[in-house]
Parts: sequence; C-alpha cells; structure tokens
Amino acid sequence: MRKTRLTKLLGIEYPIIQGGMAWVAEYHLAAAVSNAGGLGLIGAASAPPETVREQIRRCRELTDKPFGVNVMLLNPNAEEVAGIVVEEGVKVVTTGAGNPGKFMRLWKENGVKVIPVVASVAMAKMMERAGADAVVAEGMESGGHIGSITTMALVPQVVDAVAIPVIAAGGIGDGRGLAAAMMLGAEGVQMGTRFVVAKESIVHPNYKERLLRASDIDSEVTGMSTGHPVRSLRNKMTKEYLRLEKEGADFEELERLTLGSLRNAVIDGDVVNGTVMAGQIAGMVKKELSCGEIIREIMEQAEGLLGCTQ
Ligand code: TUI
Repeated sequence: MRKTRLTKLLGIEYPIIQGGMAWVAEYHLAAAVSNAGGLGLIGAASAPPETVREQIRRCRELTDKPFGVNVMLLNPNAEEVAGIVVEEGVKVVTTGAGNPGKFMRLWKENGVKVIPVVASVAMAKMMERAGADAVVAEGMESGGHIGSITTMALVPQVVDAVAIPVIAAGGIGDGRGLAAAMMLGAEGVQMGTRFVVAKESIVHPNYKERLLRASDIDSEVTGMSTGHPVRSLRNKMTKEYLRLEKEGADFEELERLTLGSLRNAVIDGDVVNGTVMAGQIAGMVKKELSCGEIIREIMEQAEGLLGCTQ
C-alpha cells in the first residue's frame, strides 16, 4: 500500500502530502514532512514572490528530500511565483483556488510535476487534458477555500473520470482516512488540519490550542455569497460574517472583516477575531505530535486495516 503510482511519481516513501496552507505551510513544516517520508509543501498563498524564493532556499537547507510549492491562483502575483518555482528548480507544484491552465506549459517544459487541486470531475478532466501529472480531489470537509461536494462522493467519481493518480483530501486525519481513501481508488492523501498541530508547525500556540479543543461540529463556512466559501472554526469573526451575509452585506464590507484575518490568527494568535481555518476532522486532533510521529501512526493504522505490509 505504501508504494503507489504517486510515491513513484514524486520519489517519496509514503503516500501522504501536506496541504499547502496559507501562512501555515512554511519551510519548517514542509521540510519536516518531507524528512518524514511524505511530500512537504510550501504554501505561496499571497506571500511576496521573493519571500517564496527565500522559503524554497531555506527548505532546501533543511531537507534533501523532494518537496513542493503550492501556488494559490487567486493571488495577483501567481504568475511571478510560477516563474520563481521554475528558476529555483522546484520539482513539484500543486495549485489551488482556480485553473492553472496558463502556467501548465511553462511548468511541464521545465520538468515540474503539476498536481492541481480540484473540487469537481469537470475540473479534474480538464486538468488531465492540460497535462497534469496527478490531481488532488478535495472535498468540502477541508479547511480553507472549498468546493461543494464531499470527499466520499468526489473521490470515486474523479477516479472513474481520469487515468492519472488521484490524491484524496478533505476529512482525512488518521490511518482510517488513508485506508478509506485507498478503498475509494485514491493513490494517496493530502492532509492539512492534522499538520497544523504538528510540533514543527510554527502557528501560534493559541491556534493549536483552539484546534485541539475543537469538536466535530465546530467549523462554519463563510463566504458562500461571495463565491469563495471558506471553512474555519466558529468564533466572533465567523458569527459576525454570517450575520452580515444574512443581511445581504456587499463584498467590500465582508472583505473588510477578513482582510489579514488569517495572518492575525496564525501569527498573532488572535483566534477570536481572526480566521482559524480548519477542516471537519479538527475534532479528531487531540495531540501535538512531530511530523514523523504523525506519519508513522497513520501508516501503521492504515496498513493494519488494509492488511498489508508492502
Ligand atoms: O485553495 C484551496 N484552499 C485554500 S486557498 C486559501 S487562501 C483564500 N483565502 C480566502 C479566500 C479564498 C482563498 C485558503 N484555502 N484549496 C484547493 C481548492 N481549489 N479548493 C477548491 C478549489 C478550486 C475551486 C475552483 C479549484 C478550481 C476551481 O476552479 C474554478 C475555475 O477557475 O474554473
């Protein structure tokens, strides 16, 4: 079970990818996941392009294993980041929150493996036609920006629709989730929330603590009315946002409430007014472990369930 087309494609030991989470997925976390045998990702999000270059270089100082960069396509600087990834010799790119079609040729010509995150069968097929090496099929159980279909329903439909490897994401936090994803036809998983609470994760202790005491029903989806729904843990900010949305507030007013709010939560630890992005498995995360411990625990549990050792 350890070896799938995905582990071969990426040259990694275990079929586990860390989500490219904005602010959270910086080089310490990415290097730790890669050193533990998964694929670590630096989340470029909305960081200045030169910061992304710096992050890539620092990551390389901490690991000689493969790691990748997630390019968030709503970022106005996405094009510059796309070029930096190539200049710095990064071997794997994942993309989120849009269609990476216009960067595909640049990346493929430079030997970069491209793994778009998709939230529908149509997008998965389009990405395969455009030359993607694999896709992450991300269900709406995920934290952050989400689509509208669940992982359980999305993954098998994407598996049936494309020939490239499919990585399941959304609602996966332990070995049971990995085993279930394999049963749905996935060849790996991407996990975000579980790694937010890793020892190597630099997020503010308040953020980790909020996540550790979260229950299964503690997340809310804001931004349905803006076309950019985001899942985060319920707090003063989400309550205010949902109240404004119900009253029909305009985009600018809602934007004002969330401007810089993820940074405020992740870096400054404001888990009351900030955005505490997390997926629905938050209630399952009960301990802060190292990335190595997390990956070992998940692999042992999944292999036990699937009855294999290879
Ligand atoms: O991208 C994510 N998760 C994210 S991005 C992010 S930063 C952000 N913050 C506030 C508002 C918006 C973004 C936080 N979390 N996951 C991957 C993902 N991609 N989920 C859904 C999609 C997606 C959605 C539409 C992919 C493609 C797509 O296509 C639309 C199109 O362009 O046709």
